[in-house]
Amino acid sequence: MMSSLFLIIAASTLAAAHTIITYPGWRGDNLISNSTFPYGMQWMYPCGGMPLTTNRTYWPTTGGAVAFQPGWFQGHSTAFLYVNLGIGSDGPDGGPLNMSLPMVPPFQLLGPSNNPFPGTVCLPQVPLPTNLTVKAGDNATIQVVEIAQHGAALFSCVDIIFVEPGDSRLAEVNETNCLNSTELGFAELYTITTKAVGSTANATLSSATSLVRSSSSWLGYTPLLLGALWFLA
Ligand SMILES: *[C@@H]1O[C@H](CO)[C@@H](O)[C@H](O)[C@H]1NC(C)=O
Ligand SMILES: *[C@@H]1O[C@H](CO)[C@@H](O)[C@H](O)[C@H]1NC(C)=O
Ligand SMILES: *[C@@H]1O[C@H](CO)[C@@H](O)[C@H](O)[C@H]1NC(C)=O
Ligand SMILES: *[C@@H]1O[C@H](CO)[C@@H](O)[C@H](O)[C@H]1NC(C)=O
Ligand SMILES: *[C@@H]1O[C@H](CO)[C@@H](O)[C@H](O)[C@H]1NC(C)=O
Ligand SMILES: *[C@@H]1O[C@H](CO)[C@@H](O)[C@H](O)[C@H]1NC(C)=O
Ligand SMILES: *[C@@H]1O[C@H](CO)[C@@H](O)[C@H](O)[C@H]1NC(C)=O
Ligand SMILES: CC(=O)N[C@H]1CO[C@H](CO)[C@@H](O)[C@@H]1O
Repeated sequence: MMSSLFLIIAASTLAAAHTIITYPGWRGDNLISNSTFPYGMQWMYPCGGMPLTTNRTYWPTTGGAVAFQPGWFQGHSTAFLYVNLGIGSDGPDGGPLNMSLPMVPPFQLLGPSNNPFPGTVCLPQVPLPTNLTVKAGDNATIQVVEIAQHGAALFSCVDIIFVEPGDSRLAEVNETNCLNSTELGFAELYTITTKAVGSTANATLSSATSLVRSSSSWLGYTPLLLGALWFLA
């Protein structure tokens, strides 16, 4: 099934494609734009416009592999990636009400260019969200979120049913369906605090000029705007 998915994807290479979960599968093809989704389906929270499905994929109760192709749309020479889990059936479509359980720390994707690019990302052992325990037979949904350079988010999901590790119904994970392509790179995201909550540092400024000066270090890459600020000052 997975190899046929790869073929379908390869055949639509130059379509305006987005994120495709190649393992353990996806809810279905949401790479389209039409009058219902004029901006493209995959921008719709929480699952790129795809409602809950019933053809669930088996996935281990101890966590397992998630692989996806992130480069099927322009504007992703860098992107932030998130993998979340949703549980329960309180959502409007009978699926999860939210996808609020992070499974891995978010990370940055480094792509080869800003145009659509091939390549896959393989996370071979995505754990269950912290403090969540599940049992065989439980349902859940895995969500992959890709934040584009301009801050908009692409969503893709797969509905799963948990089974014990080693269950014969689990699709084998191997180098053909789960690999990191050489053309893709990764970076960790760090948070550097520039003003601690509750601190007064930087809160009071002596004059409008100092506001502009402190802005200049953030806006150094926008000389036109900076020029306007100096003019105002
Ligand atoms: C579920 O069915 C849809 C529609 O046939 C298909 O596009 C999708 O790939 C299937 N999902 C899985 C995980 O098999
Ligand atoms: C747009 O595509 C979605 C998904 O296939 C479908 O549910 C919807 O009815 C389509 N809208 C139109 C106007 O064809
Ligand atoms: C899990 O989802 C399937 C349909 O995909 C449904 O038939 C089944 O009742 C659900 N199981 C639980 C425990 O909710
Ligand atoms: C997310 O969904 C779960 C399961 O339905 C629910 O317990 C939780 O309160 C929801 N969280 C938020 C922030 O809505
Ligand atoms: C792919 O790269 C990610 C990010 O560095 C890493 O967590 C993962 O283990 C790699 N996958 C494989 C199969 O090595
Ligand atoms: C997990 O549970 C422990 C113990 O109850 C708690 O201290 C911790 O904050 C929980 N972590 C998360 C991410 O909910
Ligand atoms: C990899 O696993 C898939 C099933 O997930 C299987 O169809 C394929 O033959 C396997 N490939 C290799 C090289 O073992
Ligand atoms: C004017 C001023 O106090 N600037 C400080 C704002 O906070 C950063 C990060 O803590 C400092 O590096 C600046 O000196």
